[in-house]
Amino acid sequence: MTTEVTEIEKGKEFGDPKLYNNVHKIDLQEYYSSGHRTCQGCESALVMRDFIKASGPRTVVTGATGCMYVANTSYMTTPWVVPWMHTQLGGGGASAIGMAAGLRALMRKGKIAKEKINVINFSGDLGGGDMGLGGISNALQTDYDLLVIMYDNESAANTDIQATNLTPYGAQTTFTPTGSKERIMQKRWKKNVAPMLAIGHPNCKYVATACATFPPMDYMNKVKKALSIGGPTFIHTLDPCPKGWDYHPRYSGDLGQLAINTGIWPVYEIVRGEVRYTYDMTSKKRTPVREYLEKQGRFSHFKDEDYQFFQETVDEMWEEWEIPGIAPVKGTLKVRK
Ligand SMILES: Cc1ncc(C[n+]2csc(CCOP(=O)(O)OP(=O)(O)O)c2C)c(N)n1
Ligand code: SF4
Ligand SMILES: [Mg+2]
Repeated sequence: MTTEVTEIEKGKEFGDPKLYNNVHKIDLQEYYSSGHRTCQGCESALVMRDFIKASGPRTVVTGATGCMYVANTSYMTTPWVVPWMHTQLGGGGASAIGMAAGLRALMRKGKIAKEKINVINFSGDLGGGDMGLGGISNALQTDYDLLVIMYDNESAANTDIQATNLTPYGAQTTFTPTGSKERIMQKRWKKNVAPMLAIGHPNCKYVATACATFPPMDYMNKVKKALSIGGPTFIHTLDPCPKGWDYHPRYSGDLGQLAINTGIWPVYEIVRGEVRYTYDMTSKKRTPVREYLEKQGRFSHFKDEDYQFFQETVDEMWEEWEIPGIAPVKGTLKVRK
């Protein structure tokens, strides 16, 4: 069954996540503060800053290797105001399980007060979507309250922009440079991680996709819902990256919005097996993908036929997939309540 969520009050079904209905209600206190060295216009940094605002100070964070580890922990500095731990590149899922299990044991033994402490892991598209996928799968089959946020800048950005399985078709990276004989070196379509995890993990009641800047407050409210529903949960964000995507940092917000309006990045939630578009591109006119692609240097080698192929594939996602824009499978998703 698919529906569109338009009322913020629908959050009530998640317990009481105290969703934002107005930007003025967002906490002014920073828990991901100054002291990091991410690039100007880095949307992954915004993903960090916003999730920790939404979850609040009673949170422990584990972060897999990548830009959001390296740029955030230069020697003797860190932007994290909450307890934070680095974990190995593919170790996001295991670190979240270990943290949640440790907190549960300490509370059971009376060593720390019983209270709700949020456990959040962030992993990149290589660390989470490729290398650490098995560990995240394992985390989503547990009964621990934990949230994995996969921040996706569509490359292994920290090691100088190598292609991952989440790099879009045709993009130039240091692994897939365009050549004089072969123009397109990256020929895979982007791996579709969120539906894969939602369909395969009956213990996971909440899976969502998001973008930090658009629609406004949507990402932060998804973090709140994920933390309130209980059990393991997963959010996949698309993060424009000025360095890897090759554009002026001032356009990060515009590119996020264009990714959604072109239909390239569908934003939705899968709540206890029910799919809900949070920005329903099935009923809106999609912007031509060319407007998004031609603003980024990584697609500067594209010719008309490449734009056309990209457009046709996005059209197929929305017009021919069984769950438009989300999954090419037949039937409805069902999970155990
Ligand atoms: C097992 C292992 N292999 C390779 C590396 C080198 N390495 C460090 S960060 C990184 C890229 C991570 O990419 P991603 O998870 O997408 O995060 P991003 O850097 O894009 O933020 C790589 C390959 C490593 N740290 N550990
Ligand atoms: S390379 Fe990209 S993800 Fe890494 S800090 Fe710079 S903008 Fe952010
Ligand atoms: Mg990455």
